[in-house]
Amino acid sequence: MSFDAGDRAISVVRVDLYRARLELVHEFETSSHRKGHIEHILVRVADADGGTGWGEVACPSDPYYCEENVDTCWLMLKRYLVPALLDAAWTHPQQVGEHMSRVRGNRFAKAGLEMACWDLHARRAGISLAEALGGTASRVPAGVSLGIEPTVERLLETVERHARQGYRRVKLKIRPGWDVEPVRAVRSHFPQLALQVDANCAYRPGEESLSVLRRLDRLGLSMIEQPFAAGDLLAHRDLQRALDTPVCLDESIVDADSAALALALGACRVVNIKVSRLGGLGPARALHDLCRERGIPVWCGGMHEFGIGRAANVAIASLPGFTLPGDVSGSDKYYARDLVQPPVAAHGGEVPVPWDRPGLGHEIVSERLEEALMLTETMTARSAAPA
Ligand code: OSB
Ligand code: MG
Repeated sequence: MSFDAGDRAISVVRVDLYRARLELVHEFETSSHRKGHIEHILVRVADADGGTGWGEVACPSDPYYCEENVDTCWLMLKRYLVPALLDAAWTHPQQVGEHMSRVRGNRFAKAGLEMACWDLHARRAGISLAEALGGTASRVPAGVSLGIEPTVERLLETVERHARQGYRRVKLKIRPGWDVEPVRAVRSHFPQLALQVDANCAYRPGEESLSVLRRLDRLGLSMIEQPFAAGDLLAHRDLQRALDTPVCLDESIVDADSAALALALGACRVVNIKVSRLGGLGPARALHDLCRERGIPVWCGGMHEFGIGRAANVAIASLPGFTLPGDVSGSDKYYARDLVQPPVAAHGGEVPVPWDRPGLGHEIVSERLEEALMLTETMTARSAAPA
């Protein structure tokens, strides 16, 4: 390390927002909706010395996964979050969240800006983001999340393709009416496959759901993710008591309080950690630490990230508590051509952690960003000349 950036105050003097759109190579359907393309917001921060960092707001375009959408993120960044950051001095990215804390919620929007500050910090220090976060792994095990398909045959083909590529585990999206039959079919064709399911809140607590979930309980799944509504921790606790399969929470856990409550209740035995859902890398690391103390295994979830957000997922997944394969896959699973070089790629079911490259370890290719660009906005600090 050339110098200790942790001692010097950083202030961001310029922020560029880029709303970018990429087509998905394969349509993705969950219990709530189907998508053929993804629009995310890329965030570039610059300090007065010419240092830069990139982040990604990986918020869905529509408010069907969480309350935010891509337009609310753009508005919140422009009106509140970027102005708050441009007025702030900080010495470590862990403090960036405090400068944004006056704004309630809006965690996806916050996460993109905070991530850019981590990248800036790590680059100034001449270290990888994995090192800045306290990561330890040199490779992270890769898994895939597979959407609902029109037929069981198509699902089996999709599973087969990803298993052949070496992915270590497969997560299937389920919803009422697309659950026991497709999951049983996959289990019987791939008896050894590490398999789990994700309902994105689609079931209502009660006898009917319980009978479906009990049938899934006999299929040797690694976990059942978020069957019930985000706020219904009691239903998840009751379910966890009724099943052998671990329940995993995603949407339910948005901050330290919801995590502490879920763990105290025994509402889950596994936690999905998503940088975006939690409002950034700092909160994601804090949740990792809490779960590690409590002996709760965690894995890194995804939101169809482009290369920037995907690289951040790889970095956080290098922390020692990430003992389960996550939804960290190569970006070619979703996009024909990503926005970064080198691409985030899986080899033999693992994604290497770029310890030898500063920051995120992947650089934006400006021509590609140009091609994908929908909208851009530049904001500068009143005090400083734009970098
Ligand atoms: O619940 O994990 C989820 C994608 C969009 C919204 C919610 C979820 C997902 C995924 C995809 O499962 C994970 C990935 O990025 O590969
Ligand atoms: Mg999920």
